Amino acid sequence: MIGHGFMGAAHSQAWRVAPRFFDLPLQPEPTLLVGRDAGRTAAAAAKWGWAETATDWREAVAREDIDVIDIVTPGASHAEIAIAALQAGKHVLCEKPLANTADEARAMAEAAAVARTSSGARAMVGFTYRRLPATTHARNLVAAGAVGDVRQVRAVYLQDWLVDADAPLTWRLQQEQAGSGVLGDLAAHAVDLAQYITGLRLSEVSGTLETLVPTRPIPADSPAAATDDADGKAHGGGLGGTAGGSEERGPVTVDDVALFTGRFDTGVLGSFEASRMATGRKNALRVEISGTRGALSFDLEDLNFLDFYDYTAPADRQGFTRIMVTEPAHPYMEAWWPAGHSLGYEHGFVHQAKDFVEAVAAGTDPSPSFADGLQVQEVLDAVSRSAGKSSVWTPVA
Ligand code: SOE
Repeated sequence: MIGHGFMGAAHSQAWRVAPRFFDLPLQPEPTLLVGRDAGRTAAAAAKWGWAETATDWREAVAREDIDVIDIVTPGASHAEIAIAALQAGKHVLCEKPLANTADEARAMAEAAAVARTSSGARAMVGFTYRRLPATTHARNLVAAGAVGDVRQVRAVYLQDWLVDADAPLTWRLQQEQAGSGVLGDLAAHAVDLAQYITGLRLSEVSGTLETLVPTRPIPADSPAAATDDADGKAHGGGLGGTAGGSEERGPVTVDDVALFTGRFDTGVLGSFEASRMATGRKNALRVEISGTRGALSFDLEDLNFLDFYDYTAPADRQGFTRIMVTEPAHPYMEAWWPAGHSLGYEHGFVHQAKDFVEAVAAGTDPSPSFADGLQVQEVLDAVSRSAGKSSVWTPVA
């Protein structure tokens, strides 16, 4: 695994837990953890159970005994590492967004297509929220016709760790590291999940991006504090925190808020909003689908539930019903606890590890593929291009 910040903790836990609850055809062995700082990497390896450490990702790519490269670094290094790993015949799991630009994502998707036929290596991008029982169930219900034809989609992803104007200037706020701000960090999830649940694809967008706090304090022990892996702790995750008393400020070069409308390939419209300044919303990824026969609504802050409205029910019985998605009949649930015993944030990562290992063992394409990651990146790039055009703003009077 390359990287050991917040996502590194989530992935490490998943590699450990997946084979305990699911009967996997191959056993993941957490072999080598790579990070730039030897001391911090060793501490993270000890904590999360990795056998060895290295400070250069090329070592992992070169090793014969390593079959899978798991990339959990900031977006700036995804393309270089993933392409090298695929060319070396390694299977690759890469955190979202797939890359910082559509061009990089295209090169990664091309490398994945070549590797698939030349060495049989498989590649997957980590949109973990697809792998929650409620979101998978939502997709299954839409595919089974439970909401009829999709007429409208609403998707938001809201957090509030940037409300404080003195929250530090970490890598997620720097364009050269993260590519974009809330667009790639959170809107990417909203786009992927909306498309996944509906089975539709966005074909055009019109959007606006805004940076509300143009400068932020540079962390005192920069650059270490500017990364997620400063303390090897999952808690905090490099989101918010303090700048360690630093007075010096630097420019925020990414967006804080992203708003856009999108038209899907069937012509229906969707509205999208992503913010890390949505005061009071901690991790609210919400998707609502309105259809001709019914509606579905999911909220990550209440992830064991899926709200379903049956428009075909007798009028006196209509109303949103809360489905508690914790029965053995629900996706992934048979492997877990007795009926009604709920899951949490980490389980999406466990299901991702399981699905990835199963696809690799079966020689099938994991989903979402790098091609899927590229398509999301193209949507995000289109939003950025659209936001750069002042013509979308029309004076009211
Ligand atoms: C930070 O906003 C973040 O960690 C995202 O980067 C993740 O993709 C999301 O799962 C939780 O929030």
